[in-house]
Amino acid sequence: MQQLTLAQTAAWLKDCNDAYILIHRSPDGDCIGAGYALAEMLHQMQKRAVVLCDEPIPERYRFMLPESQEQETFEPGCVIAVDVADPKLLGSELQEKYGKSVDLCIDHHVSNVPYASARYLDGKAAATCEILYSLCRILPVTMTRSMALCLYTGMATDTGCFQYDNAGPHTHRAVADLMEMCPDVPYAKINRQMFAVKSFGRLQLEQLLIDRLERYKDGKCILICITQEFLQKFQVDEAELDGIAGFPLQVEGAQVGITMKEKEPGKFRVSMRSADRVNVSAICQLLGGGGHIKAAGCLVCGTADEVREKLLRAVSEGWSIQ
Ligand SMILES: [Mn+2]
Repeated sequence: MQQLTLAQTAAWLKDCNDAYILIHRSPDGDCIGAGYALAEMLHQMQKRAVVLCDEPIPERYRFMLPESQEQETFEPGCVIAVDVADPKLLGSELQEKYGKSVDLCIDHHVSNVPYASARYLDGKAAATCEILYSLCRILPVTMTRSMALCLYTGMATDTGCFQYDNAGPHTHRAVADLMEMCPDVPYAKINRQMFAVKSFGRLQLEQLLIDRLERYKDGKCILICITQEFLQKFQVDEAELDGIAGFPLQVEGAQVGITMKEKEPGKFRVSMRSADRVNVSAICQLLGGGGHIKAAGCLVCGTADEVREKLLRAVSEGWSIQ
């Protein structure tokens, strides 16, 4: 695998043709934004490009898609993955078709597995969209309203509306620049839609979760458990749970927030968030998962009670691992 610099990545993109751009399953604002902004950049350079995802783009992110949704059909001349840390995250179909033939990977996850022939990895970038912004500045392309909308949404969503400490000076400068270049993007409206507005069902679910907040370790660890039964009761689908992992950390004094989400009977997807110094990646690794120091996850099997017990044991064991 070849490690590229930003300038080499720009040169690579100038040279490429007929690009298939792959984004990860459970698509989020960052991979969608990076994928479509890159496609538009390639289009501006007179190249064909399509964005492929294993799953449909959720309703809440559809405003990011180009107006004309006609997909060109052509055989790929190259395959580019954006914001995809591991080929497993492509989803089974895309992984099977292209997992072993990705030519270029552009990503910001420090956990990025070297699966592509060439890679541009910037672990300090808050979002892949931040990298795409930098590429945009050195490629012969013009920033358009739709690109700015995509790049802004990706940076806003990956930083929790610029709350997390990954939002550094470069992120803020990139955003300031987008706002100057494209003042007609509804930036404030995007923030409201992404971070303030929730479906009625989601709010009812949150009410129930508040009633059932579980406090451990003298209130330093807060756990919530979302069962399929609750989701059905309030008719909340998976996509509406966006950002729910941050919910337990709203409690004052909480150091670690744990969200258990029932995938199917006997199987829970667990998200852990750390407010400050506890390394939740280390805790999740004890259970076969991983991630970032302040945001990690794992998959745990068992009944809700069994899973809760395993989690609390791992929390006790891993609490002081740095
Ligand atoms: Mn990302």
